[in-house]
Amino acid sequence: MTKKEFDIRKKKLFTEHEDFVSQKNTPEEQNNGVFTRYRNPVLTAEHTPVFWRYDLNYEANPFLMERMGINATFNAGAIEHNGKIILAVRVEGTDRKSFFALAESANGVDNFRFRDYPILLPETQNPDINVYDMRLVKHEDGWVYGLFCTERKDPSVSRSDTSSALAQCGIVRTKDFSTWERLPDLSTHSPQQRNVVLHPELIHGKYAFYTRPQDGFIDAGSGGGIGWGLTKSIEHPVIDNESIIDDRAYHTIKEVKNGLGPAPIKTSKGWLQLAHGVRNTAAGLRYVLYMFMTDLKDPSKVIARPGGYFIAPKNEERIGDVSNVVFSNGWVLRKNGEVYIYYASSDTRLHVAVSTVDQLVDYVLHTPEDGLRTGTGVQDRMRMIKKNLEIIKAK
Ligand code: M1P
Repeated sequence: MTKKEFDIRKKKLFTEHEDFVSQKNTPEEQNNGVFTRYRNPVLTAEHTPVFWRYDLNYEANPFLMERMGINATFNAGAIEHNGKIILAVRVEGTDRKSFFALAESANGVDNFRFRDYPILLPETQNPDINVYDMRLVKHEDGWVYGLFCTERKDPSVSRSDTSSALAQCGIVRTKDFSTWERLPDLSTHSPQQRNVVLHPELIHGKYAFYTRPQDGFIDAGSGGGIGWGLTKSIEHPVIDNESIIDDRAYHTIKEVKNGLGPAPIKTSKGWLQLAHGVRNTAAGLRYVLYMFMTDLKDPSKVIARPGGYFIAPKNEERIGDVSNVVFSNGWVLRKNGEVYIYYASSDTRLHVAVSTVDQLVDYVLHTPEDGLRTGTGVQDRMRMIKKNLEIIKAK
């Protein structure tokens, strides 16, 4: 490639990228009254800057090759800061390793731009092999915390086992989204922790964590369920007692495992909680989102459990690196009462769905609970059908 050709192609790469990331996003016309999906994903691998992927130096890269590809952008923490939506995105390189990068948008539904550099996460004495799924939490102590999964090779397995991993909860905090302070990893009695979330308020003067204790990296084993634990210090976070507040259950959308999504949203009725539930199918695991509500004074007490899923993979969301998955670790309550729910599909791309606090509270409080049997579900449905037919016939 001549230098002239190189420069033309380089310019085209930037023009095409700019056209792509500045596309307007619009809400879907049809919705179920609970939330509205937006048509385009808010982030894909193609949204990452050209200069993250291509070496733009002619001498070093005369074919203008993508030197360091990006495989996916998904599972993002979310927060509103200075009027903008900031996402802490799980970006996965073609080398399979994930890292975090901040992407910002003024309206939260399109035009997300990555900051020039990804986050270079400070490490502990035991360096992370992989990090993912950061939950951003504005805590009442004044810090913004980022809780994420840190994964390292399991030291207890044989040398030939190159897959077994140990997952634990890593913690960073910031006040300006530029400098990040690393705190020690959360210590619990569980051999595996993923989907750990910090509650935004102190409980009896202590930091409160939602956990997900597991026996194995993939299998919940005798563990599982969404746990709850308190620690006196965030600088030395140790949870001695973990209790399960939302367990797995036979023949439900969370039969195999579950885990909390983002930090809960406070409402006048209780804490709105968003989580994912996993069940097994002949085609592999299926991840869906579900909601519940916990008590305002005691957030470990579940006070409402709408049955079934809240969001499930739809159309192209069903396909990706890990198909049949939706996962969320970020949502934002806006001043006007709207809630922007950032959810990823099939570990590949990130979407937004919009609802309001009023709609979500109504959904959580008035959707019948899963009776755990076909018979109870049919009875609930028949009650509604009967009332509906009376309304229809009265016309
Ligand atoms: O691949 C689906 C999801 O699997 C994990 O979730 P869980 O810990 O509940 O199994 C996470 O690694 C998540 O990142 C991923 O999207």
